[in-house]
Amino acid sequence: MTGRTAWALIGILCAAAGLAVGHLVAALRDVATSPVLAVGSAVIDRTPTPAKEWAIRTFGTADKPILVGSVLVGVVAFAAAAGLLARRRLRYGAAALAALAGLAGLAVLDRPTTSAADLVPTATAAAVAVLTLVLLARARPRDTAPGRRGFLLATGAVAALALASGGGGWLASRLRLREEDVALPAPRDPAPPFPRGLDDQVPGVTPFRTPAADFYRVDTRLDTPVVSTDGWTLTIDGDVEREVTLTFDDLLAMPMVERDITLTCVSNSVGGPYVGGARWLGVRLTDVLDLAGVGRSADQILSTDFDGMTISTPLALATDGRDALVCVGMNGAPLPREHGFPVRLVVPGLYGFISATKWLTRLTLTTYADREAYWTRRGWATDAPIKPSARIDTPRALARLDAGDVVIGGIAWAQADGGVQGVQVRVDGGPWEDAQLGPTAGDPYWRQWFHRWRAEPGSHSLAARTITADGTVQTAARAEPFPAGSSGIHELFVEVG
Ligand SMILES: Nc1nc2c(c(=O)[nH]1)N[C@H]1C(S)=C(S)[C@@H](COP(=O)(O)O)O[C@H]1N2
Ligand SMILES: [Mo]
Repeated sequence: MTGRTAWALIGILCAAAGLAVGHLVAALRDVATSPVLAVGSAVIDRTPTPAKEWAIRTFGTADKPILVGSVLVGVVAFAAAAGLLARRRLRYGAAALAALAGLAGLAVLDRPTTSAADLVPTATAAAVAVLTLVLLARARPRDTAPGRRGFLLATGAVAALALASGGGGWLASRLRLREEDVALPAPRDPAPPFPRGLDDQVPGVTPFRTPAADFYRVDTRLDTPVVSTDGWTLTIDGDVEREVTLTFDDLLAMPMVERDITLTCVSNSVGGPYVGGARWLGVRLTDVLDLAGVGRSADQILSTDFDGMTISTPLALATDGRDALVCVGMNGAPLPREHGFPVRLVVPGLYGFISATKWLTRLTLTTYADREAYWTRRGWATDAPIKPSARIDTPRALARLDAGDVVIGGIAWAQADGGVQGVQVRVDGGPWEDAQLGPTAGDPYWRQWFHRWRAEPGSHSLAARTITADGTVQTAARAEPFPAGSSGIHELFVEVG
């Protein structure tokens, strides 16, 4: 090994030890303060919307691991450079590692809610990186001196420290994610019995109800927040007659309603995966707002999560009689941590980014003129009803099928347009034919559908569209997700042999 390579590796090893110890310290309290995740979050918040959209389109849900991986690659390059600097002068290398930690510290301070204690993991990372660098530099054999064994021992010790802390951090964050025991009350206003869907009848169709474990997850976070019901409060403030703060028990004591609602993400492209149907349990949003008494000037509900992230919802739409819920349960269980435990908003008919605040802690009655939420600042629409759409689940795009009877099937939704009245299927650009609908679980919920097709050998295009309650046919006009949701018809190609 040349001297240079050795020094570059020393730099990387010291940075790794620092990061691993920093991550362990963060995992014991709040994973989000881990240096790498803090830098990743700062990058997310600063990435221009078109680049973010491109990343979601290109990498899908892998966009976050790819982001964290890129940050780590950057750290490795920087740390190698720090090692090379240390070869010249130990002091320079140490300063470079400290500067790297300083950058992470700035990222930590960039979070909406930071206290001095949040800097502890990064400060620990800096101290460990610099100290191990000094240790290894001291132990490094000079050309003439013996001492090789001491260096190997020291290197081994630093590597062991990195591995043990990394493993410990991973374990500690796993343990923190354990579910909290919560007994939810029975709904005073239950949803009707859930109908049997087409799940068994149409192989490959999306299940009528999405299990929580399979439910799509979209948020700006790199960690899974751990919010306890103990100490959790919901404050209703702003333009209200009286500010109100509810504890989790206060909320559970209010009348509970249960509804089947299909959530959809504005970032979903036509035919995409960011849509899910579940049974939600919660308190009517209007019941909660009535406790505080909404003032006259408000036109926006600005909701805030436990970490200061904000989402805006048009007040008029959220209180127009639809079943907007301050929600505590999903599919008969408490909300999973990924989906907002202990409390989130669910508003039928509006895309999640203007309605479905997870880890909710505050509802502020305000105006769009006064306050801007996270995505509003980034140019997304403030008024974004979910656009009607049909998705083909089966057959899959580019599937190779046997000639003969084929069942085409999928789901369709029109939550903001009175529900799905029909679905039509078109083969090879021919006439639109009516598909058969599965049962309904209410207008804010999706419908499954299927259509029988006699497939002849050759390549074929399949398309589907939905028809909403008043007979309007879903638009064929193509729109990208930004700024108010995608539109267009889902079309795919199959090969029949
Ligand atoms: N606190 C918080 N709530 C959030 C988000 C977020 O980034 N932070 N993302 C929203 C978006 S864009 C969507 S589509 C829904 C997704 O909810 P799910 O992850 O439970 O499917 O949550 C919404 N609630
Ligand atoms: Mo979303």
